[in-house]
Amino acid sequence: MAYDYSELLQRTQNWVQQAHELGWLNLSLPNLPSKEENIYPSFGAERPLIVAFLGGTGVGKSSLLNRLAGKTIAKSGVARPTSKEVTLFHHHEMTLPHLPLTDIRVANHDDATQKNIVWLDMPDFDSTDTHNKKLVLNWLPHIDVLIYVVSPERYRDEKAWQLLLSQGASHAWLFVMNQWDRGQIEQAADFEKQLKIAGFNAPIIFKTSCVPESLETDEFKALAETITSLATQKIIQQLEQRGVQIRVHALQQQLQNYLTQFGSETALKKLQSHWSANWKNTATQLQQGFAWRIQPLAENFAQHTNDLLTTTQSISLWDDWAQTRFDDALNALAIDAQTLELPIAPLEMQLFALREHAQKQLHSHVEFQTRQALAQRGNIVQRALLKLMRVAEIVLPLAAMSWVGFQVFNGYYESNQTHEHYLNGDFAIHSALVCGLAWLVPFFILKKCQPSLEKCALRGLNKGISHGLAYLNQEVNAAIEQFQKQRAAQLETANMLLSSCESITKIPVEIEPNSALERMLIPKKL
Ligand SMILES: Nc1nc2c(ncn2[C@@H]2O[C@H](COP(=O)(O)OP(=O)(O)O)[C@@H](O)[C@H]2O)c(=O)[nH]1
Ligand SMILES: [Mg+2]
Repeated sequence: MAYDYSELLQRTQNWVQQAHELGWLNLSLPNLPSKEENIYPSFGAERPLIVAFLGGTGVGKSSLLNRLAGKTIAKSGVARPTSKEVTLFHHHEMTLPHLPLTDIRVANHDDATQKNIVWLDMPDFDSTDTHNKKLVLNWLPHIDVLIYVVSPERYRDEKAWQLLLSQGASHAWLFVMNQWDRGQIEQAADFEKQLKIAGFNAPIIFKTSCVPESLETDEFKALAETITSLATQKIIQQLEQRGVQIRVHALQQQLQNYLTQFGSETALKKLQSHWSANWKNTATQLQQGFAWRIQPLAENFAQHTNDLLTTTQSISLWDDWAQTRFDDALNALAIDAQTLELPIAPLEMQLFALREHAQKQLHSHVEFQTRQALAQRGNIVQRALLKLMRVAEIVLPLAAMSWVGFQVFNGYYESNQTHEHYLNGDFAIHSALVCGLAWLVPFFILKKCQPSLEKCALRGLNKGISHGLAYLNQEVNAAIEQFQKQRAAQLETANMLLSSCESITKIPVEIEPNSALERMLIPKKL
């Protein structure tokens, strides 16, 4: 169970890290807890119950542990600063695993009733020393039962109380009002009241006093017995499972918070439709802006058509003005994404290359279309007509000449029969006219219908601009689509993590009603 959590935490951290690096997540949310080294498995199959004394300075935590040990194992006293280490107290037969946590002082005992318990004395949590605080927080995930020790004067010690409020639900708690030799019943009642406000329905509070005259009469024995009764494998497992579930639940909530940074599907659809409207305006503006440059460019192309065969005609349509218009449109897209609460960094990454290559793309379309227009002048009807006229320019005069030849031959033959003159002036004039017209008409049509180079270049330039702009629009749409796909992939992983969390949190932990254990827990709100 605890292993599942560590693995899940690691997977979540990996996902968060890559999503952050790719710009999907910003760091405005609190960081995830760092990877915990789980110490439980190293104790073997049957791990002990881990119990710790926690509380403010000088309340008597070390005195209580020393009393339990029957000897001085933890530094205790009025001299400050107090101990900066954790004292670990265990049965001598227990083989202590390699603990990944530092600053430990170890002592052991031979009390068989405490065989399955590891006792810890925590350094003072309220000291100004951050080392102590860090040490306590590092140990905290590995502790099953926290014994919150207070004194009658200081039972709402600022830092320890804050820890109780923030981590209360993740552990089982017992409370000790030590120095009871100086305590008042009202103080114990008020402490209980505060604990109920903090979330405990029926907190278990022991009143202890470590001064020699009270050793036999206080509730220390009951405290030790309660702990001993909890050291069964069933309870240890229940506590572990519950602790893991609470941490997984926190992870789940954190993941859900992260998911809100990915925006919604509706926002994405809106982004696409806003872009279409935005692009319509930009494309019109760009086309209008290019209009005054097209005419001289077309003339230039027409004049240097032959040069096109050997050199590359440079096109200077996409200037700084055009780049600024295009950048403005992309900036508006990014701002729109931000307004729609979509993460803009990954979108910006997609758009970056487009900004760089817009000029090259447009120019290559314009050049291609212009070259093609010059190579294949006119539209398809014009080209068919010109082809026909070129054939007619040869065929018609030939046909006319053949007809005249035939008439000459035929006339000569007939005049031979009738002895009449077969050639007259009219025939000669008409024949010349027919031959002349048969050549002139197609020649004239060819001349007139041949589109000018300038017009062709102009048509090619216009076509190139609209193709180029359509291509840019297509590229932006492809970038939005890519953004959408990447977003879906991120969400898929996050949802897989969420369902892994759910598979852990949904397992019920049955805790016996009205048992001591139940009284030690803040009812969990999963
Ligand atoms: N009067 C009284 N003094 C106590 C009691 N328990 C501990 N002390 C004293 O309180 C001081 C601090 O105790 P210590 O165990 O070091 O507290 P810790 O800082 O919580 O570990 C020591 O001088 C103890 O002798 C108690 O029950 N009654
Ligand atoms: Mg101490």
